[in-house]
Amino acid sequence: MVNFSLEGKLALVTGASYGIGFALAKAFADAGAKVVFNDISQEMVDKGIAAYKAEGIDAKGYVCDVTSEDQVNAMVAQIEAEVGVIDVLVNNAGIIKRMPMHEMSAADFRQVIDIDLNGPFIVAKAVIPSMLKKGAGKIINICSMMSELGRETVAAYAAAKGGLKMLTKNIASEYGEFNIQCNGIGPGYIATPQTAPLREIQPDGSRHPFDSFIIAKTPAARWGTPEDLAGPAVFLASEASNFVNGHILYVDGGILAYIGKQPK
Ligand code: NAP
Ligand code: GCO
Repeated sequence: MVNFSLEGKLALVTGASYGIGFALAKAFADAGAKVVFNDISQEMVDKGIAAYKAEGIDAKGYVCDVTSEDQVNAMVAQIEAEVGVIDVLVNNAGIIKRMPMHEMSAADFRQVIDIDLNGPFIVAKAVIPSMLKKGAGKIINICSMMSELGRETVAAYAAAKGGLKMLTKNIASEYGEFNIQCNGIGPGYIATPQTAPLREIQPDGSRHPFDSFIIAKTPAARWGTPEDLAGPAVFLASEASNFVNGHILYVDGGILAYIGKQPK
């Protein structure tokens, strides 16, 4: 029987107090996993713990900035001491800064790269040694449409997510022989706080132009929800995907396959 269960597994989801990370961690718990998560402030960690508790999930939360190697190594050591060895890592934490590239400071560019690309490297590097000892592990990097496509105002984010696609393929290449699978999930446009500015109702009550644009670019004719990503994530976290490695699974309602709805 194909094993989609996560019973007995420990999953770390970064940046998972809410949003996509929260939905993935909840799905892992529903599939039998113990879940731990981090966020950058105690306030957000506490809010996350309460949100998981409201769903009947006993999730442990840790304050940790994924860009800090010291904080990440300390968090992983604390998790291993308090809970156990991490079987599944989801590098979910991420930010976006939207502005024309020629108006973006190098500091802003660096910050996006630091969180969205250096962070996943730092956290993956911290969990791989124990996965090697265990002889198994799953790493899932949350990529993006911008791992494949560009658009105005997201140069740093696209560079980071493009790099994250290749980091995913390289981890898969380097550790596949040790039964560690590294794959990516490339969400389409998902309704979360990160994309809220793109969906704001206009002063005249009309939809945001970008909202209408995405609806026209998506065969499913809707924004995705974090829950749309849950099944693909459970698949990639489970033994059912043990021969899937270095793959970016796009969960985008068909955006990457579609030229876009013709204007009427
Ligand atoms: P979100 O609502 O902005 O949540 C991002 C999470 O990451 C927050 O919990 C945030 O914590 C945390 N975070 C930010 N910087 C961090 C750091 N340095 N260390 C630890 N945690 C940090 O984003 P989302 O929409 O759920 O997206 C989650 C992931 O999916 C991101 O990697 C994003 O790029 C990717 N993605 C999103 C979409 C979409 O349409 N929403 C599509 C494709 C890919 P705080 O709130 O405390 O800052
Ligand atoms: C944007 C959006 C996108 C989504 C996502 C798409 O400004 O274009 O924020 O980048 O977050 O990455 O897959």
